Amino acid sequence: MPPLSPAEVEPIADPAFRADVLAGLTARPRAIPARWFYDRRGSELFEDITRLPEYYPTRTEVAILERACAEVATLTDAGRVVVEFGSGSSTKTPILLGHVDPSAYVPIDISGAFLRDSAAALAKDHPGLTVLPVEADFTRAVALPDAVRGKPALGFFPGSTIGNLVPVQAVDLLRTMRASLGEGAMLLIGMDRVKDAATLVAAYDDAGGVTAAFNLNLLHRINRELDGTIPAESFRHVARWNDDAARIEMHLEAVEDVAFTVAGRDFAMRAGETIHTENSHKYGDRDARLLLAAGGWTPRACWTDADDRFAVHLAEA
Ligand code: AVI
Repeated sequence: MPPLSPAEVEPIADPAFRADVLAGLTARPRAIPARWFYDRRGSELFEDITRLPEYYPTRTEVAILERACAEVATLTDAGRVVVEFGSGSSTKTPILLGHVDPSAYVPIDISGAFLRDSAAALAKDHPGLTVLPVEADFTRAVALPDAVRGKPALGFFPGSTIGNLVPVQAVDLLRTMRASLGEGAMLLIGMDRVKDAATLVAAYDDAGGVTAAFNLNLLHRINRELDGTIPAESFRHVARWNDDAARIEMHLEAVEDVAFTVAGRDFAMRAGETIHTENSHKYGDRDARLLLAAGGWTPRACWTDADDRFAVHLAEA
């Protein structure tokens, strides 16, 4: 095993993390962007979430893709460059690649190490496929590698990650993806659907407490990386359905009055006050088509499961 780099011994705080946490704890209502969930432990806990009995989105989307990808292939011409946004350790990619006969696969992810590992594993399983990983933040326009620039692309954005953005940000992201993918692009995107509140809340507040641990891990990360003294045991995980905004909200609620410091700054919260940590918007069929249209995409086809829990949309630029 190679010697540990200083960053692995003691994580160096990301200045953007520090800025978001300090601003988020100062703001009213308090809110910290959900992207900071995903340190190593948070990513592991998220993988665990995707296998929970209550968390239906992952297995439902996989089943839809298994059924739909043959038809996706007939609606998109062969030889497109498949560009996956936020590829992570996706188990869904091989389902698509197995059907659409791409000329190349371009996974884009902000985490270089994760990206290289999963790209290498995928290339091994698909001999002959050109895999061109790009380490980048896909919320900004990404220049595709020279070898594929100008070729028609099929964007792939599974997982309902679009739901973690408020609608105005979701529209911006759809427009940015359109710009990154270029002329004649198509997009295959997963979106979770509106359904009864009990099913939704259970998916984000599982009986085994995995989602609670995922949410509370943010406090441990703050303590570790930003020299914080937040008493995590004085907080509880809350998942609630906000019907007006059609979203699940996750919060960390103080169960008693607390005072703590983060990066040398003092904070206090009264019992019952919360830090808003995540939104997960759900889209009905019309909402989804309207969102796509606002983002510059023309909806072409849509596949759902028998219970209408989740949808995969195909759209054209
Ligand atoms: C990554 N994202 C689509 C998940 C979701 O369902 O909104 C994140 C998540 N948060 C709690 N459980 C899952």
